[in-house]
Amino acid sequence: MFTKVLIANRGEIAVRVIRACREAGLRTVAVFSEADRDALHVRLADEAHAIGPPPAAESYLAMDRLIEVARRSGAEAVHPGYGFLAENARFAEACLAAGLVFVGPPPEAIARMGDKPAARQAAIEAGVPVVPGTSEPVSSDAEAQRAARDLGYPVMIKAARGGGGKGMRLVATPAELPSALRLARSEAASAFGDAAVYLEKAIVDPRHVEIQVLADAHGDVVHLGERECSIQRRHQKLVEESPSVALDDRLRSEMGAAACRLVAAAGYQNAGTVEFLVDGSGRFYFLEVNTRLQVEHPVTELVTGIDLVREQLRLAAGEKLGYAQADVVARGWAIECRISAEDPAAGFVPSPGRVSTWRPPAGPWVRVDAGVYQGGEVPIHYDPLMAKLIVWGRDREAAVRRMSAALDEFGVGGVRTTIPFHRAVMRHPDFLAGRLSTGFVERAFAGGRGLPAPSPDRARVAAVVAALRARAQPPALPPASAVPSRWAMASRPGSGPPRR
Ligand code: MV4
Repeated sequence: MFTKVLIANRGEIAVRVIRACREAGLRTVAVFSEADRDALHVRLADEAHAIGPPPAAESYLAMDRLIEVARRSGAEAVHPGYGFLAENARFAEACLAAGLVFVGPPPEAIARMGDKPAARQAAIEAGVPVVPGTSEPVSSDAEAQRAARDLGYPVMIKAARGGGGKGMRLVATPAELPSALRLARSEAASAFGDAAVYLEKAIVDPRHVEIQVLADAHGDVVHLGERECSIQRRHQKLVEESPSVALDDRLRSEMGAAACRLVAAAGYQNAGTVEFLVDGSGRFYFLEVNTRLQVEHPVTELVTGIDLVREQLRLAAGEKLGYAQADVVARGWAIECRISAEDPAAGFVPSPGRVSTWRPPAGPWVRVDAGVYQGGEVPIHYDPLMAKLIVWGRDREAAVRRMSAALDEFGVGGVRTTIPFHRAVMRHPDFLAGRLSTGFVERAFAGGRGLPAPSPDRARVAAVVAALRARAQPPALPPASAVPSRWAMASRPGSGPPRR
């Protein structure tokens, strides 16, 4: 095992990795941009090095500077966290070339999974169901027209190098196809430097369910069950849970086995996530492989008892997995809410600034993974995620109650947060009934604008109308959903900065 790890990231995930390293007896090296001089990850690491100005391109994405800090500090391994360089095959390659262990999959596996048609091909070869689609990028309008007619409308145009919903277009009729293709191609070219697009049949209002896998360098692969991630807005996940109400034991082991086959066939190592769409009748389709630790990894940790970052470090060091599929037992239910400095009542606009109050909840089976502290800053330059609130309960109902109580207890001042949105989700009838799909936020929260949608209940309608009226005239009143407790008051409108 290596003894010193550079964490090429910031915020809550850098803190999470530092904790795992410390527990494992490893020294930690943090890096920071000028905007993060006083950040929590800088304070918690054994040493910290400046890497450049606030823009990520000149700091957290600057491969040469990161590798130079690793060399200077004597770090032997690099953990990329998520985002930034985590799925950049060239960075993984550069680490290896500099004699560093990259805590993630081999560069070849990152590159292959980043090429969507190649990843689909790998899935087909491993006997994993994929959404019907073209096996290659489409080269002409005529070819696309033929393919779309064969697949049947609606179809989805996707960038070959895309992922996470970028450069994706839904096409309902043949007449829309040519202009949609042009737009998708130009979007793909500017976002990924590659205009190639391919077609898939569109699955209407699916669930997003993903399988966590772990693979060692000795050929052993296990899966750690699923995460239900359907509650998202514009491809940003907001709430995740494990298990998923959509899966029974048979479907779970089928999807788990499919994910393991794909990973084994692709020569994959370390932690990874295989994403699937699940349609209304319980059919599942491979979507893509995320070759990184994911934001929502804690829900899997709470139900399986397996520390995923610890496992990543062990596997990167070449250790054997040391357990088999039958040894992985999921127990109870876990839910995660992403607590971001955003205003859900104003379309989730970022709300950066100084965190004047930070009073996180605590208690049995309540976990807060935070990257901020009271008096600290949420910089405008990066993702506004401040913390993740994760709870465990013996069943879904217990977990939901615990999450609601923990959200009520969470006091944040100085910035607006997604806490009021999460409180509304936790009592939404569709959420409580497990009626989830990728359209949930759009349906339940006024076109995804963050406000609870009016229900037939007259009292609720009245409350929403009152809240909307109040919003039109300063000073802003609490959203209709708020039943402010004393601590929660600290995070309510009035104690924050002016609405933008
Ligand atoms: C789809 C789809 C429906 N049909 N593909 C969005 C993110 C990217 N990973 C793939 N995505 C989708 N691909 C077909 N053939 C619907 C989505 C999708 C979605 C997927 C996961 C989570 C949220 C989503 C929200 C809208 C659309």
